[in-house]
Amino acid sequence: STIGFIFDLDGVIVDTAKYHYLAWKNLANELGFEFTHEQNELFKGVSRKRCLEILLEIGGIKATKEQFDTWMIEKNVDYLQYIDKMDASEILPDVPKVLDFLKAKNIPIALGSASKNAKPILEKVNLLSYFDAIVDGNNVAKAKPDPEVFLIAADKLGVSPSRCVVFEDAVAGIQAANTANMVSIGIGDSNVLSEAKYNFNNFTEIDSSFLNKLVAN
Ligand code: B16
Ligand code: MG
Repeated sequence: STIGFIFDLDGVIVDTAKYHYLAWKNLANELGFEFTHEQNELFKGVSRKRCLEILLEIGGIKATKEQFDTWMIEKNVDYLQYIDKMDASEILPDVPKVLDFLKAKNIPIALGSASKNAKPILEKVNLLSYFDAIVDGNNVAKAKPDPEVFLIAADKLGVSPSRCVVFEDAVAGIQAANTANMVSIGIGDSNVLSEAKYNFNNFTEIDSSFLNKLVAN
């Protein structure tokens, strides 16, 4: 195929950020400090390991390697309890509309996420079958803004990077897409995602004429 689409997961397909927040907050509270919604913004698109490092900096806690690993597992076990209750009602508005548009045109679709839980989440919300390739936290060594995750996705789709379109909600993700020489589309606040080539608050603002233009290019 000549063109391919890559979707980030958290903040683009589903709002799992609220569950990440609850799990990190539970851990912070257990360790004796608060973790706010504002602080949670720093965690978007960031790997689990880096999130825990930032959390411990916020709490002023020095952890042994053993404690660090234990808390990583503890947070994820807690997070998975929220994930387990997810269903298709949690898919963000009009995401299926865009996926269906692409499928109808036989355009390959990949996931490019930092999450190690991407596959079970896509299964839970019943979207896994749309994806021709899944590249997630289990497949990459370098986190966004490094372009690795999107370059592997392009490779798996058999599409050249400059022919890939990326939907992202995180600044680091937009930077990763731009560095990969892909067409970056910011989903969220255009002031925050100002480096994106195009910006939309959500998929309800993306119509078929815009998609047709992207695909025709
Ligand atoms: P996990 P994305 C990211 O997802 C989240 O935005 C970020 O908050 C999270 O820490 C990261 O996944 C790792 O997730 O703990 O499930 O491996 O936006 O890259 O889809
Ligand atoms: Mg995201």
